[in-house]
This record gives sequence, C-alpha cells and structure tokens, in this order.
Amino acid sequence: MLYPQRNKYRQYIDLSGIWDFRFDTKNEGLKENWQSGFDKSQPIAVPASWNDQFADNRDFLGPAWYQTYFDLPWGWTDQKVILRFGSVNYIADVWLNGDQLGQHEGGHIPFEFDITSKLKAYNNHLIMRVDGDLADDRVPPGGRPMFYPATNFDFFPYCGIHRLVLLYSVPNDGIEDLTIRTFIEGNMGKVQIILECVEKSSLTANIDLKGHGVDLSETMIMEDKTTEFTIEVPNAALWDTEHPNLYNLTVELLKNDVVFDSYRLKIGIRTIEVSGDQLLLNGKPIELIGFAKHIDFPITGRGYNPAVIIKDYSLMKWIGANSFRTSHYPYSEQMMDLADQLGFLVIDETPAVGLTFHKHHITRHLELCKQYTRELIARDKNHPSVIMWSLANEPHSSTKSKEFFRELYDLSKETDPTRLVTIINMQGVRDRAFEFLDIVCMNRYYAWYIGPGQIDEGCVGLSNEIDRFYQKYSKPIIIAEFGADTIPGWHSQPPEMFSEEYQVEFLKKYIEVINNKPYVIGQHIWNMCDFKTPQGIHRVGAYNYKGVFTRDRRPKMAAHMLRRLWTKSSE
Ligand code: BDP
Repeated sequence: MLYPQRNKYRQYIDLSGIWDFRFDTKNEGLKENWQSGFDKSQPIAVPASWNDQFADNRDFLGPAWYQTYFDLPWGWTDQKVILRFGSVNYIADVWLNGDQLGQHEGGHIPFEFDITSKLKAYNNHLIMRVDGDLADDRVPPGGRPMFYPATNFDFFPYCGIHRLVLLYSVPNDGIEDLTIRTFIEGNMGKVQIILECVEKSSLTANIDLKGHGVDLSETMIMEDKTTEFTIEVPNAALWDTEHPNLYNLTVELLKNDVVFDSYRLKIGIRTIEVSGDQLLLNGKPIELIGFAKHIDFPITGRGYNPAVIIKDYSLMKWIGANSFRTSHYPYSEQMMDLADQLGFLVIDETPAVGLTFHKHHITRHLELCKQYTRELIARDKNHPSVIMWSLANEPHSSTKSKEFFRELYDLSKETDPTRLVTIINMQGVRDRAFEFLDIVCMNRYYAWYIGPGQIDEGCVGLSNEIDRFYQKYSKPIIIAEFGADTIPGWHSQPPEMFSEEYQVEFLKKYIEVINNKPYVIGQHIWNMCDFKTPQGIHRVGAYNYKGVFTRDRRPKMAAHMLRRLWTKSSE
C-alpha cells in the first residue's frame, strides 16, 4: 500500500480540521437516516480521539457520527480519486453523497475507498458512523468488569478518527504498489524492487536510485502486472542505528515513451537476522535498548499529534534509546518514516492485545488477526526501521494458541520473508508458539505484581526464569516490558513502591540481570511515558504511572539514571 504523495502525476489534500459530530447514545442514527445528513451536531477536531474533547461523554465509546464537506480540487477530473483514512477506531461505516462506500473494522490501520464514480465537483458530503464499543468478539476484545470502560487491556479505549483523512488522486493505470527488499553481498548492496501496476500493456518503468555518491538508472519492460528486478549498489552506505543512510528511489512509468506516473520512496539497505543467540543487523550483533510506548496525550488522546512524535524521538535520542515497540497497535506512517530517518529499530505490533482464545470467538479473532497482519505488512513493509512483526501482546494461553499463531506466523513469512516474527509473552503463561517464533519476548513484573517491594528477590526470580526460557527454546530473548508505577515527586528512603527511588532501583537492577546474559538481546522498559487507562482500583486517577517520563514528557529521576547508563555519560 503506497502512501499518497504529491508530484506532477499524483496529488493529495488533507481533510483535517473541524468537522460536525454527534453522539448516538440511543443508537438511532441508522434508523433515522443520519447517513444522509444529520443536524444537532457539535464541532469536533479531526484527527483526535473524541473522548477528551468535550466536558461530557468521556467514557462513551460509540456509535458516534462525523460529517464534513469538500470540493473536488481543480485538475483532478481525469484521475482516479481515493479517500484514505489513516486510522479510525474501531468500526467505521462511510457514506459519500448518500452512497455507502463500505465498512472497515480495526483501529490503527489505514483503509481507503475509490470514490471516482461518486464524486461531484462541489460540496461532496462525507458522513461516517464510528463504533468503538468493546465486545468479546472484537480484537482487541473487551471484557474485564474490574475496569471501566471494561477493556481486556490496560490503556484507555480511545475512539474516533485518529489519523489524517486524505483525498488523493493517481493516474488511472499507474503504479499500484512497490515492495523493496534489500540484501548485502560483501560491499555490494542489492535492492530488489517488486513493482505492481494496474495495467500491464506495453509499459516501461524507469528506476532511479540516488544518494551517497551514486546515481543508478535502469529501464524495464513490464511483462506482467508485477515485475521484479534488482539494482546493485557498489560500496553501499548501509542503514543502521548510528548511520541511518537512506537512498532516494524513484520509479517512473511510461506509455509510448511518455511518463504518466511516478513514485518516490526513501529506502535503506540493511539486513536483519537471528544467528544462534544473536540478533544481527547487517551481519553485526545489535542490542535493542529503549521502550515499549503508547500513543497517548492529554486532549488529543490517541490522535495524530506531530509535535508529540517529534518530542518523543528527541527524548529517546537524549536518553540513549535505539529502538521501541509499537505497543499495542501500529503507530502512524509519519512515526515510521521518522524511525527510518532517525535510525530507530522498531518492533511493529498488530492491534492483537489481550486475546483470550474463548471457543466462541476464536475463529473470528483469527480472521481479524490475519486481516491486521496483512494490512500492517502491506503498510510498513518498506521501512528499514521495522525489523520484527509482533503478532500479539500477552495472548492468554490455551491449547489453541499454538496453532493460532502458527497460522499467523506462516502468513507473515509468506507475505514478508525478510523480517523476524514474534509474540510478546505474559508472565505466568506458557506460549508454546516460541517453538517456532524467531525470538522470545518476555514481559516481566517481578518485584511489582509478583513479590511486590522485593527487588533483590525479584531479580533472582527474573534471572532464573530467563535461564529456563533460554534452555527451553535456545533463541535470543528480549525483555519486552519491565517497569514500576512511579508517582512523580514521590520519594522514599529506603525505596518503596511508587516512589521515584524504587523505580530507579528496580530498573537498574533489572538491567544488571539483563546485561549479564549474553542471549538477552533487548531491554524495552514499560513505559516510556505515563498514560491514560480505564478506571480501576489499580490505576490511581485512571493512569498507568510506569512512565520514565510523565504524560506531558517531563523526566522522572529514572530518566536521568537511564541516560547515564545508556549513553555511558557521566552527566
Ligand atoms: C503488561 C501489559 C501492559 C500493561 C502492563 C502494566 O502488556 O499493557 O500496561 O502490564 O500492568 O502486562 O503496567
């Protein structure tokens, strides 16, 4: 799936702004034909979650309705016009000028509709019904009455139009998709390009790869709708965390020697693999240092907030992180572009958190997880920063889970044979899927949920369990979550739970255990920042306070300790 771009042949406009909005608390909108237009609306910012924008209805998860109007931009009449939503949580039904365009299920992943035949020159009326309600047959599933709203996961179930809504135009028979895979042989970088076109008849493709002192061009005759070819880059400037070297790839499509479509992509040449106990980036061992994160900020909720993205990267650099996990759902395209540009390694996670394997829902859950896996790989397959797909966070064990993840693992490998695949294991659960997954990822909370207050004893438990996992699976291990809730400004000596001193001690001692085990190749702290949760007795003020930074991105004491440790600085 190609992100819209602007050039001589392609255009887009951003429909972000203030739209009309109406809560449908009695679920009567469909019956009353709101899909043809509705009144009694209130203004709402798009994109952003709806929950924190108003003085009321914070916990209402839908349905709710959005509408806006737009004119067709000048010069787009001979092109295909597509309406693209970056992320709408959770189910979106969309109508344009009274016609139903379709439905998409699942937040955090883009979807789009070809609206060419439905467009008017002026005053196109776009209407959406968004339902973010929690239910057992959805993924992620709802469920726990101990939380309000009743999620089966530990973050606030924000709803609404979360990312950019773009209207874009492309040539009718142009470039449909590009897949880039890179390989290294000695000093030679090999860039494999799989080009898909809408039309195959007598087309030629010009490929140009520029940057780091090279300007390489190739011309290909398209013999089919899909054509594959490889460009060799001598003395390739490889992409890694220290030197996130990117090349500019431009593909032009020609009919009768005339260019009619073009697409450019920044690509990085790198390889990623597991060898014995190690994770190898470009053939050299690499250790993942950083965080599991959330997209979460006051008022905008889970909505796209570019200034916060920039701030987070800046803080991750400051503290010495080189990687993060997109817990517990895919992040925005802009976030992924910046990971490429700034040299971060990403464990890219699908929205499958809190799977229960209940017999009534397992078939539907598997179908949804397959859809999410396909959609995520289609969106993120060209990012050098993405080194691993995480198929799920903390699935609950059952005899069914092994075959469930076998299907998803096989699907990921068929779709993308170049990246590693994992799931993230919950403490106390036997994930037999690690027999075939590429890397073992463990979330551990000794000295917090298990053995509260006892860091030294907890670290013995942690150390023993890591050894047991390694003996069992003989695979590299990432400690994918470890952390302690910490109220900023709360102090104690000796360190007690919830104090800043406890978080410092806890993280320092966990990291000592991790650093002493050569087969542990990653440490991701839970969480980079404090974040909003449903209400429940374990969540003071409905927040998870395991952040090393506060929700508004101020460092806690632990952030300074980590910076000294991770950057090896004495400041
Ligand atoms: C882990 C979950 C994460 C929670 C965390 C916690 O993966 O989503 O927020 O525990 O309890 O089990 O802080």
